[in-house]
Amino acid sequence: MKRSMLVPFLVLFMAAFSCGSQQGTKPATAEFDAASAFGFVKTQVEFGPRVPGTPAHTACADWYAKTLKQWTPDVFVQEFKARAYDGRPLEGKNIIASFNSQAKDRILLCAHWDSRPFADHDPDPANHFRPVIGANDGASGVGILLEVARCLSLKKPAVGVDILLLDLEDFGEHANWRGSSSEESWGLGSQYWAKNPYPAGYKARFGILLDMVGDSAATFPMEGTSMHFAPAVVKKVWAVARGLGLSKYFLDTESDPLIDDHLYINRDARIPTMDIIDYDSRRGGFPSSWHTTGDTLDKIDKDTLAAVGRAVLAVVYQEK
Ligand code: AHN
Ligand code: ZN
Repeated sequence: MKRSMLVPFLVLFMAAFSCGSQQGTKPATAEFDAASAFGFVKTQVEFGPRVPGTPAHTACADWYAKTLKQWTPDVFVQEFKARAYDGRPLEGKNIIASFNSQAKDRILLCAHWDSRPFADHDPDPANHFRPVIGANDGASGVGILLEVARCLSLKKPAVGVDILLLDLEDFGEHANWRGSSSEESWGLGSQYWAKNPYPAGYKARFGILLDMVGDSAATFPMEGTSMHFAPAVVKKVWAVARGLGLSKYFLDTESDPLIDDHLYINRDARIPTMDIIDYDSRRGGFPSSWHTTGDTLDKIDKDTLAAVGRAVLAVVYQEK
């Protein structure tokens, strides 16, 4: 073959194999790809526990910003200081990625990314001051939102979308703590953002928070704080999930109100925000790996990630 003929073949060959999605050979599509989401969970876990003040925490924050910048130029890292329940000073980073940033009508999607510094619900007391890896508690919600971000970059939504990765959610008081305490020790990143929203003066039609959305046995009852502040948002998400045949995950029962990041976003930023969270009072609460050293990647199920991711994406594209 003449060299002049080989060149177009080479170009074709390189095009076919260079710009696929995670799998390399498959072309990128705007469909939620559960294997891709799982890969994003795995990458986070591989940094080590994303405990505030550690190198893993810093490195993972940098990775989120770099990853999101592939899909939108509008990425902002909001750095802030906070104080833990025991008085120790903390430094946090909320990461905000905006899509269709000109649109006035917007939707907020959030998840916390930090790991809990202590596995204070571990069956073995020797682990009560060791960190939680947070494959489910933290990384699962972010993994889904990163995959949502990839989809949004390929298919522009009619409304604006802001992905908010919240820090310092899980530095809430240790179960053994006997000092004075308050429920305000949870969600320090969302408390900061809700009082200092970025972009300034931020408004959204509604928000959806993802928390512990990866366990193989996950189920999501309608959470009580969400039903108090944002019942119409819960109903909207549940209707979409039902339409997608996902009612085995999205249960038509109501469960206890929880203190989670959405509480502060509702209360202080006044954005009606609901929480998709694997907590069922009838089953004994959170999954058994919650706040234990067993919150590891092997508990994460691609089908659960797909169920939540597909529901969230469908809600976003349905908004006009
Ligand atoms: C409390 O345990 C008070 N709230 C649960 C918030 C949370 C912790 N979400 C994940 N980890
Ligand atoms: Zn937690």
